[in-house]
Amino acid sequence: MFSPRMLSLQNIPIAAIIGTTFLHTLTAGIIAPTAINYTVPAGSNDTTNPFTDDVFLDSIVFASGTVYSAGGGIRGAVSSFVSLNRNNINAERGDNDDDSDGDTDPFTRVGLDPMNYESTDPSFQDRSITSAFSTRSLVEGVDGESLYRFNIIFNAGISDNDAGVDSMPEVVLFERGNNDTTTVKAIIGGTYNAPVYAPLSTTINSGNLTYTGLDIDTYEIGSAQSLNAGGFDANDFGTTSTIWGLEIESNGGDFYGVFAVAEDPSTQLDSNVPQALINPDAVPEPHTSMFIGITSLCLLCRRSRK
Ligand SMILES: [Ca+2]
Ligand SMILES: [Ca+2]
Ligand SMILES: [Ca+2]
Ligand SMILES: [Ca+2]
Repeated sequence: MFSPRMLSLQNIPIAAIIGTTFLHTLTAGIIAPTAINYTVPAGSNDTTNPFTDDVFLDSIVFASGTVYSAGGGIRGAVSSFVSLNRNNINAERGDNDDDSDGDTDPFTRVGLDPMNYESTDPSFQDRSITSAFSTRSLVEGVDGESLYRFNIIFNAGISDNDAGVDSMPEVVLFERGNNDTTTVKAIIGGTYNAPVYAPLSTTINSGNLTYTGLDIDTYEIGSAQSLNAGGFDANDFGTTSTIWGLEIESNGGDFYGVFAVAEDPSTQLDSNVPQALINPDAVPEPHTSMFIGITSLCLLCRRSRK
């Protein structure tokens, strides 16, 4: 299944592999990262902070010493579904996100017109949001206004590294700006539009997330805002079951990365995502670019670790 895009990414030299380290502050329920490492791909329209083109998460480090690497331990979305107030959420990209760096905007990637970004047609909206969360770009995500709710299903289920409360998260969220309240539930079964949830939800004020050292400027805002992150142990959701995805209900939060993270991908991840959890509206026709995008990122990631 070769494609021009896959080949072109394979041959892209990496312009820069960059790390930021920052102090962590412990907040109940939120596990603070201590560092992230990221790649700015060659050909980017913007190679310095604040970023308006793609930046790819390579690894994220927590105080426990755990390093989650993009080599398989960081997993994005295979499906999404907006279940409340479609007019308050849309997929979003950096001001200068085009294909010059080998990764175009989340709309074009799946054959949609980026200028229709505010469409609330379910197939447009769920597909573009899935696309935004299917890569490790931290400059693609969702822009929220007022109350909305959506879910994402990861491309592999995640289970806890330790059934007791521990400091190694299974879920990491990145949010731009930091003044919103968000409630997160873990999806452990059911269907994409009628999920079965783990018994506990966790509510976060994004002001308690940790600044990553990155600032991003996206299409719908006039200047850059900070990107913040936090991790969650599976115990925050009260479950030892496999977590297939998350439901996120937010009062205006802007998310630029929702990932399942595994310390040990070989034991914690399950690739057999139940078909019933995958929203058919969110999946492009077979052989289109979402799958190519995932493949390309893996290639990029291998290159970046050489
Ligand atoms: Ca780009
Ligand atoms: Ca992009
Ligand atoms: Ca645990
Ligand atoms: Ca854990």
